[in-house]
Amino acid sequence: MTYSLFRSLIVAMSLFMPLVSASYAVAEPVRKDAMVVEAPWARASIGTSRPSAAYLTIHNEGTSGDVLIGIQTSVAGKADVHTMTMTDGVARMGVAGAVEIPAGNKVELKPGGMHIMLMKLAQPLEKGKSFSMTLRFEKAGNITLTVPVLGIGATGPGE
Ligand SMILES: [Cu+2]
Repeated sequence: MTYSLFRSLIVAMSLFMPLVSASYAVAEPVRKDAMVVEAPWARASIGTSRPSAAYLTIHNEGTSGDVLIGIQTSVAGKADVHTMTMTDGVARMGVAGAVEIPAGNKVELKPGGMHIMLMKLAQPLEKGKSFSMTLRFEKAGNITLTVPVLGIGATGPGE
């Protein structure tokens, strides 16, 4: 079985089973054209009444900029990129809207900074499971990832 066929199978499986068991700690990077999405992960949720968050790094290895214009996943009714700013010692989140990914740059979404807010959860995100998420870029188009769910206290992709 070729590697790409294996990946297609994983993607196909995750479409039918939104939460499959993940046996790895750090997800493989997913590449499309010059865009590489690295180390996606999400936090386990407390049921479905509170939102959860997903994190990843987007690396634009190309010579022209691109823009992340949307995110879709079957586990959340709404998924938006949020910014995090500190005002007088209070952390505030805001909707980032479209996110520029400049040529040759990496944009890192991580705890305490920019993140993907997963709202209106369709099911609880359980540690050890994973789900499928699609990032939509203006130029690179859709990139679909398998996002492992880590513990509620995780701070990085390897935990
Ligand atoms: Cu947020």
